[in-house]
This record gives sequence, C-alpha cells and structure tokens, in this order.
Amino acid sequence: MIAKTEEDFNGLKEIGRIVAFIRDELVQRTTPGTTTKELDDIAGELFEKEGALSAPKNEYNFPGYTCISVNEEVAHGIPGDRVIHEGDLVNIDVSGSKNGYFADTGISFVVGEGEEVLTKICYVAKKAFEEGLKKAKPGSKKSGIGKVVYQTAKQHGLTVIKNLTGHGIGRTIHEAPDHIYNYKETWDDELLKEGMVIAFEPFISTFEEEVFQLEDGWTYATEKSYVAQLEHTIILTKNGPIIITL
Ligand code: M3C
Ligand code: CO
Ligand code: CO
Repeated sequence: MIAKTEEDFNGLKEIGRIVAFIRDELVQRTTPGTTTKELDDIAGELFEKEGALSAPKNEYNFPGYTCISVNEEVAHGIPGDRVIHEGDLVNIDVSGSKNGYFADTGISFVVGEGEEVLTKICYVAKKAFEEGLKKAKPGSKKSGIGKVVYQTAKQHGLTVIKNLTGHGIGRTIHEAPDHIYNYKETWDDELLKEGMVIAFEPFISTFEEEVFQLEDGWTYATEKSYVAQLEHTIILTKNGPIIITL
C-alpha cells in the first residue's frame, strides 16, 4: 500500500508494534527443551490479548500463528513437537493484522552457544538489511536494494536465497510490489514510491541459492546450507524509512 493519511501511519505503527512485541517475546522464550508449538501457543495468546490476528492463519490457513523454522528449515516452518536444542539456528517470523493494517517481521538467531558460521550468517543478514535500508528511498530503483544485499553476502563469502523475496504489505500480508529480490534482478526497473510500505527480508545463505518446499506443503528448506533472515516492515518517506517493527 501507499501510506498517505495519519490514520494509515497510526494503524501501521500499531500492528508493527504488536508483531515486534510478539517476536521479541518468542525469541526470549526460545530455550533448549522448548517445542516450537509451545512458542506458537504463546503467540496465539498474545495476538488475542492485543486484539490482532495472525496473518498466516487468517490469510492462508497456515497451521500456526507464527512461522518457526529450525536449522535446515528456512521459512514457513510449521510449529509442532520439534524440540529446540542448544546451538540450533531458529527463525521466528511473526506477521499479523489489526484494524485492516498488516505488518511482518522475522529474525534468525542461535540458541545459546552454536557453530561460528551460524552467528556469522545472522550477523551478515543484519548487515545486508542495514545496507538495503540505505537504498530504500522514494524515487530509487527497487532493484538497488537487492544489489547491495547480494554484494554484502558476497563480501563475507556467502550468498543469498534467490527464490524467496521481500514484498509490499499494508492492506494485506503480500501485495504490490510483489518481489523485493535479494540480488539485482536486471529486468526489474520498478521505482520505489513515497509512502510505499514494504517488508524487506534478506535471506543470507552459506552456499545454496534456492529453497525447496517440503511435503508438508509449507516448509521451505535447503539441502545442506544454513540460511538466516532478518525482516522488518518499513514505510518509505522522503525523510528516510520508518521501521514500524523495531
Ligand atoms: N511472513 C512470511 C509469510 C508468512 S505466510 C505463511 C514472509 O512473508 O516473511 C515470507 N515469505 C517467504 C518466506 S518468509
Ligand atoms: Co515474514
Ligand atoms: Co514477509
């Protein structure tokens, strides 16, 4: 969507605050021995308490309030009886709506002490996010964002996932612009606009560049790579981007 009115900004900021709060609460509660379903149940309670709706559940009939992906799972992981262990790479992705406004946020992190490469990909995902954010200006090419995400990954001896992308958001969970790539897509000449609301989500990978879907019809995974994501919902303005999910 293009945010224009005071009501748009306030509605977006409210759901942004809620999904960020649920994300942080779940991250804090991700300790060895916890199952992904236990975390998701907490999210369900918090959505209700905040008068908000889970986007995966309400828009797509996803079997959970949040997407929780562990190790080889990259995104859209279904909360269940999987037990989290020390050293696991976990991604918690929380998206929802309130009063017709949507926001989306996600973070990958290592539980306790883990392999160095896992800490590295999480750090590079953050770096790529920061570099991309600098290019998120009205009037600039949308593909400029992906260009610096890719460059950042390469500078650190890593790569990106090419078949998962960021997206427009605001009045629904996924809307125009459809794809914010994590590399420079040469034919993409779309320009970013004043007030445009986007979910920017770099996916940084150790070497594989594509995810595939598991037989559960939801989970995206890699064969052998580890992947880290960082996602925030942003309103683009001429005075700089407003991150509504901090
Ligand atoms: N929030 C998710 C979508 C959840 S709906 C099942 C997203 O938009 O960030 C992702 N899209 C692709 C991978 S993660
Ligand atoms: Co998301
Ligand atoms: Co998203």
